[in-house]
Amino acid sequence: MKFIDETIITVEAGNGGRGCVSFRREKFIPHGGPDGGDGGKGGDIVFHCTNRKRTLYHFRFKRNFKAKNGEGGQGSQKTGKYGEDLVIEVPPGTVATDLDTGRIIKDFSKDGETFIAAKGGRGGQGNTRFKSSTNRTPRMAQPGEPGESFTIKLELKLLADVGIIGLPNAGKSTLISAITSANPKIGSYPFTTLSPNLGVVKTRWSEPFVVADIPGLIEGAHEGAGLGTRFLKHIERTRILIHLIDVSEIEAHDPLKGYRIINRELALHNPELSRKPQVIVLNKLDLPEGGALAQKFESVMTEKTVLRISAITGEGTDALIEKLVQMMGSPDHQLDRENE
Ligand SMILES: Nc1nc2c(ncn2[C@@H]2O[C@H](COP(=O)(O)OP(=O)(O)OP(=O)(O)O)[C@@H](O)[C@H]2O)c(=O)[nH]1
Ligand SMILES: [Mg+2]
Repeated sequence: MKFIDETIITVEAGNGGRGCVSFRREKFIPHGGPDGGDGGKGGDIVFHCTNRKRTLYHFRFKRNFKAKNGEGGQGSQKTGKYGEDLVIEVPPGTVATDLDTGRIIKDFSKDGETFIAAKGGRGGQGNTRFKSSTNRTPRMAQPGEPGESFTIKLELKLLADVGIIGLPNAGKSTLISAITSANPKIGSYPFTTLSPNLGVVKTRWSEPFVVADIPGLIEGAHEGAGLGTRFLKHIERTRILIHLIDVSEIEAHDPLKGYRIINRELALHNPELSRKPQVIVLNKLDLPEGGALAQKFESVMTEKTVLRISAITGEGTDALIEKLVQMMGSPDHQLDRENE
């Protein structure tokens, strides 16, 4: 299934039904009074957040939504039928924004949440309501009010617990395929990954957790270089980041260069992201020079622990998972301290 993370839809609530102009007409009652009923209310557009949906894929072919109009009132003071509400299902992690104002109208996170996105119009009043001592035979009634309508941007922010960041080719996709059942494309060239991949890590020590693999970042990504930073929104809500580094790219004269580039891009894109706890993971330790290069990095990286893995052979990945589980079990303030 193709990954869709953003879509624009239009929603239109139902119009109210018009009020009715009618007079009682019965045998032997020559001048019956007004008895026109009110129009029915138009249907609402309702968002329903459900775990049954994981993506915005279902919006691919349907983007315009219109709820039913209320029906007109009738004689004998009968109110018109209410227009039926239209329910639109969205997955948890969906943020709905009013495209005209840029205002976030709702941020869905829980299964079962509902929200009225556009209210149906009120039904118009029937002529019964206009009767007065000076006007006993009112011939007017109101039209129904129009339903609200909006153009709405839906964005799905994947709800992952752990995000993998790094330069292109660091082995991010190889890592997610090693520790989860995700099966992303892997390639020996940069920008193999063009959209985020999600995988579930099942462990013996904890509840399963979700890892996100996103496209690689390069210097200038915040200004649009490479694939830019638009995928970073998918890891805004993770608790932990794995900062993955290809040991073969470590430069002897400046071992932290690549590491700094990524952190700088994170900070320029969103300072909050750069404050997230990071686990630094050196990858491709199976390469002949791996150990020596890792040593170079570790000798200058003094403030944080560094893990070594080979995503291809799987070596070190159990220890990485254990570390992630341990960090996720810690309260947030402890994680913050770890990150200092
Ligand atoms: N030797 C070795 N090669 C690895 C390892 N992990 C990944 N690779 C190779 O590195 C290349 C890039 O791997 P990917 O997993 O596609 O890298 P990525 O970080 O997802 O790259 P982008 O999606 O382009 O950002 C591939 O040729 C992998 O086979 C490893 O542990 N050891
Ligand atoms: Mg990749």
